[in-house]
Amino acid sequence: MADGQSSSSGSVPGASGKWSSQEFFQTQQPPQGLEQVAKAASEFVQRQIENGRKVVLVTSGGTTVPLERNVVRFLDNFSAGTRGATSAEYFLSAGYSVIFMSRQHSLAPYTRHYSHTTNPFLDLLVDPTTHVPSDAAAEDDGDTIKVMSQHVAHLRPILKAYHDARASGYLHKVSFVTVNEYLFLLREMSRVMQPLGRKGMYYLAAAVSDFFVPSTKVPEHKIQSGKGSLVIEMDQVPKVLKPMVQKWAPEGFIVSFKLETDPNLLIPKARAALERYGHQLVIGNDLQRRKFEVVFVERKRRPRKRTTTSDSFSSVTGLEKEDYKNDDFESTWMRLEGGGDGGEGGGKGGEREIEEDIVRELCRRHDAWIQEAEDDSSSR
Ligand code: 9Z3
Repeated sequence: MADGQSSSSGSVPGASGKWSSQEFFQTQQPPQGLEQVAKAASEFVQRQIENGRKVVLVTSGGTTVPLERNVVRFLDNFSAGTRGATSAEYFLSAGYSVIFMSRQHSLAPYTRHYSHTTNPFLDLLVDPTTHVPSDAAAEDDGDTIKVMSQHVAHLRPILKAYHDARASGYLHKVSFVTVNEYLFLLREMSRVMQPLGRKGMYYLAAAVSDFFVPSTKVPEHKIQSGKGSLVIEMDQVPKVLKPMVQKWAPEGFIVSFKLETDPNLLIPKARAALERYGHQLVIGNDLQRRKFEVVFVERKRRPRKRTTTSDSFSSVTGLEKEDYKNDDFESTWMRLEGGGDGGEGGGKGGEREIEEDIVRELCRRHDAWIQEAEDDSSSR
């Protein structure tokens, strides 16, 4: 359903379980403090414009759908926030300023390296009751807590980058929990970034629920058991990429992610999203293989030609180009060497991170996108 149209079954918004984005934003409750959040983000963007910097909005983490207003139970979307947090670091080191819009308590740039589940920070610290005094880094003067010497080399550059990002003012954080908050914030951040024109990039890595419970149907109190099974009816979340492309960020370079678990659906669904919304790029990823393999799906830039070496990618390893006959799209796989088939939650290709390659490619494409507009205006 196109943005701005009413729902197909009549005048009641969402009566058919489908909502236009206009109906959604007119009837659902915006998050508290949205105005202040938008104001702070707008001031951040203005400072970046004054400094001539490019800005990327990185969305990260999963959205929830609360089942009660006094929320005890909620539906969640899978995402640790690794993709977003890791990418944000690479964008910062590539010279971008970043609005990092993430699920509260999900992974964040720099601190992600010391996640409480995989690498608890307390495990890095010297236990003052047992430390060996000859270990120089472990000397304890009673006031300071020290990091064990074997962890210093890993921690030092991360700590430096973390402090640099804080001191520079190039990283701005915004958080959401529910899908409703996410949608309102996405609209607000896109509008706030509009003055950047082509210098704005949108990197939509958050895992967003396809379904929600409209506010009129959410019970106030905890759902009681005792009546046997629980049946929950959910409506379809409006497809906000369309208004985002057409109205909220018409000049932005918009990259969305498509997550599937059936590998056969990945490219067709990514292409369908591009056809439907008309944005610049979809990055497809399979749940189990997402840490070492993604596919870039995009519209072809020039008449189809058979190439053995990729002309749309620079120097990334493990690339393989496929042309799809009879359509205007192309897909390019990006793989980390030594990816394997992944363990729990996907594998890791040695010490390298696929986000480094993804971000490098996106920076290149974004620059070309900016340059295109400059060339057009100078040839006029
Ligand atoms: C992604 O596909 C992300 O790459 C992951 C990253 C969520 C898989 P992690 O945070 O995982 O590193 O653990 N994000 C987009 C998922 C999504 O909801 N996409 C929508 C869809 O597939 C379109 S916006 O329909």
